[in-house]
Amino acid sequence: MDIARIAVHESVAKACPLEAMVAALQGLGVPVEVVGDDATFDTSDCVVTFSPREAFLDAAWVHGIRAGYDEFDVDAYEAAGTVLTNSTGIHGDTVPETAVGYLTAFARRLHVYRDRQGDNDWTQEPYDAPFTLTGEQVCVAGLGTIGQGIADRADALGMEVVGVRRSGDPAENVERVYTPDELDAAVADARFVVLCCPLTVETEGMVDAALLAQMRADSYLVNVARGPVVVEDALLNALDDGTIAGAALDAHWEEPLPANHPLWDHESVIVTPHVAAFTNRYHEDIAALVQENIERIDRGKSLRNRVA
Ligand code: NDP
Ligand code: 7N6
Repeated sequence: MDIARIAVHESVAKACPLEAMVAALQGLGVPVEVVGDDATFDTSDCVVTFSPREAFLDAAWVHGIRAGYDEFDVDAYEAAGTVLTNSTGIHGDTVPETAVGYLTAFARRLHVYRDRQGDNDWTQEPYDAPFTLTGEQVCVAGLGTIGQGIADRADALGMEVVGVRRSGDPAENVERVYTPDELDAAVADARFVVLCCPLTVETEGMVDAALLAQMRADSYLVNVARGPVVVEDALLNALDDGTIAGAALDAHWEEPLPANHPLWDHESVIVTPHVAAFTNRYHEDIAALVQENIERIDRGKSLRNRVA
């Protein structure tokens, strides 16, 4: 592969300013330019993009700036012989810090007081509402970059950590690792269930009414994965009928979450607009991945994070 141009697709602006991404990619010895939906590509192009476009299949290599590549047609990339890489590996601080923020908010009732602040409302929560994270159990579903980052932080806070992944291999700071067929048991004792697995045919609808019924009535669901990992109606029902105590949702079934969606007004729900990974140095993290792979191409090595 001989890369003669890095084409930064305008969809990158969903995660960081285009100028910042272009500046970060300059200096790799390859010309960089911003391209729109009307651009065409050839086998000397590397495309850096947030969203997929059919025209990218004509390029040599497409780098997705997200960890999740569920929107990309991997089979079409294989068939076209176009290399596809993703951005897993760079979210080990951002998303886990956000996840710990949700857990802390629920335990210490911060979301409730922030809501009341707008009304100059001094009302204190009932005596039995606040609790400490220390001593509580969290189930981390997906023990990759993000899951490990959550496990490390939860362990440091004195939480008991259990986790789920297909391999069932042990993970640092995780006391018990379950496989997906043991999901019922994995969530049963957890005060928090955090979803940080990819959206795949296996995980779509993984959190359904039956699984929610296995969760504790005082438990909270956190979704930093993808909306469709959770069955929307099942979650709404579980929140309304007290099957679970609340949820923090960064990933949604439709994005933006429609203005009239009931979750916006749900008092036991924290909605964030798919920003768990946002950081003012996202462009640098992506550029480092692209740089590493350009160097690997130069040395004839296989690419990091190659998914097709
Ligand atoms: P990784 O690839 O590092 O980790 C994914 C983990 O999920 C692996 O441990 C994998 O282990 C596990 N996994 C795969 N299938 C299942 C399954 N059926 N049940 C349970 N675990 C499973 O990815 P990241 O940690 O970087 O990202 C994970 C996902 O989080 C992304 O795919 C993306 O959808 C989402 N994400 C969301 C962000 C946000 O802004 N909210 C930001 C970044 C990512 P094994 O192979 O052993 O099953
Ligand atoms: C944008 C990150 C991912 O999969 O959903 C996230 O990486 C988006 C900052």
